[in-house]
Amino acid sequence: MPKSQFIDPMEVRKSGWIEYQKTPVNQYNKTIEEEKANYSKADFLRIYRDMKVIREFESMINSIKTTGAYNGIEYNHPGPAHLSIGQEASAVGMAYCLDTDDFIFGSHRSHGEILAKGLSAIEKLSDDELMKIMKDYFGGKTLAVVDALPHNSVKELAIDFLVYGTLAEIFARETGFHRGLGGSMHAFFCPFGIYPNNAIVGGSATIATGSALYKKVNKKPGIVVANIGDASMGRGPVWEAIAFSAMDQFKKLWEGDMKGGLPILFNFFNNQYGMGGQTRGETMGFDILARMGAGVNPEQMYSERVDGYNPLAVIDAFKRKKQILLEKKGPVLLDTLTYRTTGHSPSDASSYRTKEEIDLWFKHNALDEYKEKIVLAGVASTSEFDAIDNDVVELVTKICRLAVDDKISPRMDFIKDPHAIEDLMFSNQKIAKMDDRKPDVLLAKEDDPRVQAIAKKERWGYDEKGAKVSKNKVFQFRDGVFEAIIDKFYEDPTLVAYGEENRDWGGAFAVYRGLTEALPYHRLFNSPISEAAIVGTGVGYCMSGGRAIVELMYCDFLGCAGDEIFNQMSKWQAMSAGILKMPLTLRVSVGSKYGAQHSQDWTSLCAHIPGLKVCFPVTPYDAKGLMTTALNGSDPVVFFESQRVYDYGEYFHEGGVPKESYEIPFGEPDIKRKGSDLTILTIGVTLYKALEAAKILEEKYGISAEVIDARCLVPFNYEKVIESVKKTGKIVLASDACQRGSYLNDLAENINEMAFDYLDAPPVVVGAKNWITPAYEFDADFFPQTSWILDAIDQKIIPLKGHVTTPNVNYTTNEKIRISKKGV
Ligand SMILES: Cc1ncc(C[n+]2csc(CCOP(=O)(O)OP(=O)(O)O)c2C)c(N)n1
Ligand SMILES: [Mg+2]
Repeated sequence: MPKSQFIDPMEVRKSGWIEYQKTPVNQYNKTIEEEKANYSKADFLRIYRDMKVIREFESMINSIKTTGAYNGIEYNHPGPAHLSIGQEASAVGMAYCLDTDDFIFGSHRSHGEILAKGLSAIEKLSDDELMKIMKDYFGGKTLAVVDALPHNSVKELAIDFLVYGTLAEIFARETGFHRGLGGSMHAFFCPFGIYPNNAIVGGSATIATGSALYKKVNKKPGIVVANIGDASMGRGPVWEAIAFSAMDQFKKLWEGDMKGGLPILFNFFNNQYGMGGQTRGETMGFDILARMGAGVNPEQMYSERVDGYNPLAVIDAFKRKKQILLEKKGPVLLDTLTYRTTGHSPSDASSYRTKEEIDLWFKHNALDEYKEKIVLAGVASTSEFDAIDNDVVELVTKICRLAVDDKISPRMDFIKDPHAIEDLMFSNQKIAKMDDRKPDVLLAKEDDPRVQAIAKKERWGYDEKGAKVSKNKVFQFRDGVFEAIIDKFYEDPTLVAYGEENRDWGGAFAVYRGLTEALPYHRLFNSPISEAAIVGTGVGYCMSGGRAIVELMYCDFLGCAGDEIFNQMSKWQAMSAGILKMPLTLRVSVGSKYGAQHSQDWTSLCAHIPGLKVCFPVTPYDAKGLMTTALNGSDPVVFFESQRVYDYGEYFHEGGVPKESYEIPFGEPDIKRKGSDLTILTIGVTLYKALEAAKILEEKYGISAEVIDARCLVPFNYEKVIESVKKTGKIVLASDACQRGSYLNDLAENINEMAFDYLDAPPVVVGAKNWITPAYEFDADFFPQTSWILDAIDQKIIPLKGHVTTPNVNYTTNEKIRISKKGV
């Protein structure tokens, strides 16, 4: 179904000019007198108190890191501490007018943002709401620590809770907000709208964008702020997130109340440095960061620079920008100018800047400047500020005392509970739908043209005579994936799918053909060619409460989304100590025919990363069952699909692929051919080669081979394979992955260990050559062939009488040593 947007050559070839509007730079100029209309005395003082809490909190950590003590409390904190002394006004200004429904995501330097947003939330929540949040959080474990202190009000208790939960997390205590599994750079607290902070520079840009997508598609209140540093502007994924967030389709193609921009604000805390590189004048060319909005869209992202040393200027900007976002005009970019007077981290010798510069910014101390203005305007007296200072030092001191005490604030005990982290790696839940509302669809499922076409197909790959049903009549692998997905679209209203060419094209390999007719834009759309943003937004979408299927067109593009898959998708469930879920399915097509950069099998890379479930079905029955399991689950799944078998029918599951929904449990290998003399374990499409080899073994050599299809790499149940090896005493493992570093080696080693007593020979691994993938014409020289499996058996397990070795295929020890020395 083509889009209605018509590209008229007469129109687009006309000559003209692009005109840019002026970008405001530090235009805020209100006096305190004028601001009295917007703030009560208590508000003015609270802004100062919040800045002071951050300043004292950071000073405490600085003191601990540099002197091993704070206010007489001795402690050694070996972990990281990226302090933001100097940046307090920008953090408090950012958080001041945000509600708890407004989410912030941040960076490695986010202690200040956590405290500012937390204090803002505490101000806005009722006592009952606060008590409920604190009591419910890990069964009140964090609350119990601070509840023992005297308090005059619930808000006072909540402030202790916030400061303690944050500090205990930084000090890796079990009573911290995420049981110490996040730590300094990743601390957060969702009930106050504080979402994950990210140690990957700019990592939050895509994730926050996904969270904004979640809010939009699921009509959730609030906006999302990506708090990232000025140097993160150099990172591709940040650009990708901006590109994604500014897609025209939100305003031009999405319909009804879905029409309009994403509620996302990219807030660059511009402290003018990376670690030591100066973004203005050295590592970037933007001169003023706010300029960067100008080229993104005609609205120039409503970009502006604001003076982050004045909290009132920042509040003013956030108020205006939030309004723009609520009017669905996003995305917005803010360049919040600030400066950190402390080093990047406590070990930083500040060799990249002069003392005069630091001293000058010290003089422009935002807290003092603000205090002076408020006193001068007659709003409050110096002694009232002094009282706040004293209270805050007392607060930070008492919390610090609690957080360093091993008895009050214990760490997770891996001796007592050796499975503690292991049990958090996956949430392993079955959640049919992430929300109860009716899914938005455009027609009844049975009226969908693809569903109707599939209804006419043969669901079993053989006809009555035992011949293979022709490709256009048979229910194909791609139909299996489609059926599982469309079923879920009609069940889970939060489910969205997107990626490159996902909508009208039907996905590059036609898996989604027919979905365009069934789904509105906001549930199925084309993304920019931004692999990092595709996966990163999926991560943000899912951690915010939705379910998503995102797609990479070729396996070889995994690297373009490396951080998002390996650091984000995989890690947030455990890093959050189980608070966050990640029901994100990443479909990855494994290429063929397209040469070196489009045809490599990188499944092993994903299997290596803890926290990802990885499967690779190669039959329609397995595809539908495993996709259904992925989509019913709560965990991140990398779902590999081979381009070689998209049009294959089902040749193994008697009776064919069931029409109704069914699950195949992850991690259960499947015996595709029974045998008694030798086991062949395959991952991916090599299954079909192994079956051919088994046939030859039977017919030519009288050897009965059992062929097992791993189907999943992670998790993996060895029992069935061991059982087989006990019977056969011999095993060959084969897949299309390059042999070096292949997951097959892991399987082989474990099988060797587990079934050593039953093996007649060590397991043999048959992988692709450790080369670039050459042109399709050389497929047989590069990927494991039927004959290679026979070669391996002949050379390493049992001589096959009369077998002629394939030229250039050599599994001997000498050959292994030779190629390894060469780095091949
Ligand atoms: C992808 C990535 N590259 C490099 C680093 C190492 N690193 C940590 S902070 C930092 C500088 C970041 O500068 P900016 O984004 O401006 O944030 P700031 O530290 O100034 O708050 C660098 C290079 C990292 N954590 N992640
Ligand atoms: Mg910076």
